[in-house]
Amino acid sequence: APSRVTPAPVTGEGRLVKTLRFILGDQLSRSISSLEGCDRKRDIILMAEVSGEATYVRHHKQKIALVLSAMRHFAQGLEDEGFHVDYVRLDDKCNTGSFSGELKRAVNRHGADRIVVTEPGEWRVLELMQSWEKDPGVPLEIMQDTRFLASRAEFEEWASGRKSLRMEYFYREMRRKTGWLMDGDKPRGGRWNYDSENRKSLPRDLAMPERLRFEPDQVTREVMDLVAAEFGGHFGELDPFGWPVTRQEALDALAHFTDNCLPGFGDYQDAMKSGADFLFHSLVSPCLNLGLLEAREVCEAVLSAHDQGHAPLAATEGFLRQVLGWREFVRGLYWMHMPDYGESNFLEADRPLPGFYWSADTPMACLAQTVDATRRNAYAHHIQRLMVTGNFALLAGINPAEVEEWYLAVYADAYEWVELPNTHGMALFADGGLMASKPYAASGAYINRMSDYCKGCEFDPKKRSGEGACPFNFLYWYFLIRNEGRLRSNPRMGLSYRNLDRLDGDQRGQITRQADSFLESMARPEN
Ligand code: FAD
Ligand code: DLZ
Ligand code: SF4
Repeated sequence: APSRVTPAPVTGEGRLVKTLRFILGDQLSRSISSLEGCDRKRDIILMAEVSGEATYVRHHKQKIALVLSAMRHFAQGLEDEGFHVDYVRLDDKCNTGSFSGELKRAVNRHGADRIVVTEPGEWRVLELMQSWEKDPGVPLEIMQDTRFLASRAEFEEWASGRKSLRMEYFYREMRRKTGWLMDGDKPRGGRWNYDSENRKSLPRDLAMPERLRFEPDQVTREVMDLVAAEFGGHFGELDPFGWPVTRQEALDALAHFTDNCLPGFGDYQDAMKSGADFLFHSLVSPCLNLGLLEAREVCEAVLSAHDQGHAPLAATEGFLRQVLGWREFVRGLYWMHMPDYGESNFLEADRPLPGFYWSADTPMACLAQTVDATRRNAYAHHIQRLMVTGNFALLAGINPAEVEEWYLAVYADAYEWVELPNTHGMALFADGGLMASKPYAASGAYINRMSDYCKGCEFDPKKRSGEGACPFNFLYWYFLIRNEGRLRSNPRMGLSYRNLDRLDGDQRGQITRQADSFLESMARPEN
């Protein structure tokens, strides 16, 4: 896609064309490429609340409220600047409920000669956009989304010719390109990676930083009423709602993070704690993915905190790795492999998603806490997503498509470009290793080490099988047994398989029987 909008050409009748600029709900950035060269007098900016976007997966109620409220505030901001915004509300009488329907209506309403959009975050929507050239049949320009630190072309160039794509090497390229945390061509402090210092478990009495919540204003309250009325049956609590919905709130939230949480972010990045929903995480992903914040400014805020002596190098590097590394990497991977990326099922996982992913009703304390936090906040931090709900789905062999739909529905920051590689690739290894070099499979010992969940659980994380054994344990061994043909030759699985080899036939038999019966009981409708 081009990165510059063609200047408005002249129509057959000798007047300048009237351009309709369509801004989607996750394109709420003043710098969005579809606004480039916008003529405040002549051009129309279209924004449309459409029910289809809330229901193609049944999004968490807070996510819908967040997107709609942020859209309304963004539109108001543009109007205040003198732009002509045509804003279609969800409850407008003639609302067709879809992007294509609203675009067509708007082209007719305004007699537009040309449509300008920025490429979307989801393949599904790109396909729609590509159909707009034919219907409504007006010339269409799809602009590059320039809000990322690596363009799709740059990523593809980096990826081309490489046998396997590893985030670490991409990240180093990005460090070199940006010069961030670099001393000349060397990484600051002499190391690229401070991961090993970012895995401390939490001291029991360490106080958690207070989180900034934003009281819903009139606009958000109206949206919340609408969401309750239209999507009341969707997963999740709507109230209390505290996400930032404006650019200013997003900036305040970012400043609050760098001042209060960043110093502890590194040390406890992989920790989990009962009742602590956010720990030292930034909570910036919903704002970043909507466009209220841009990746560059988030990184620069963190680097500047480090330069002023507020944040240690390990925390700063750990954070930068997430945004400059992982976030850009998954986006590159998504676009490089779509539309087929989600089709693979390397481990042939085919069990249905257990009901407790929605109800939180399970005696496994780690899962109950993670799902419950997800329900209350439309948020869970990375280790909960990867090592609790993700790890369980991996070990239990849950069908990737069902797991992916769950992740896309339940998190406020979920858009397919970022959700799919993380779920399909990182958590489920369903892509056979495009995204991660080995499955992130772990037994209860990992969760016990990184959290205090096991203390409040009826299962014993130290017991491999038999009565009271932690299900993550026998499922872990069963996972290795079941997937031996696929995984034993993976060099990074060597240690796991050497450990499996120490089990005798009886032990393997007991694990297999217990895992089978557990999985079968889980699949019954009441679970
Ligand atoms: P922090 O821990 O404070 O990290 C800072 C930022 O780094 C995040 O805001 C995010 O922008 C970026 N980041 C960190 N890890 C990743 C990653 N693996 N991929 C991409 N960006 C990353 N992130 C989403 O934004 N949307 C999703 O739908 C999503 N789905 C996920 C599904 C699974 C199964 C897993 C394992 C991870 C998923 N992630 C997703 C990545 C990550 O868990 C979230 O970005 C993070 O938890 C958001 O919280 P935070 O802003 O407090 O992050
Ligand atoms: C997520 C979402 C929701 C719930 N509603 C809307 C909407 O009403 N109008 C809109 O423009 N965008 C919405 N979005 C965000 C879109 O789903 C998102 O822009 C596409 O998935 C492309 O990433
Ligand atoms: Fe989770 Fe097992 Fe620990 Fe219970 S014992 S909290 S199921 S890891």
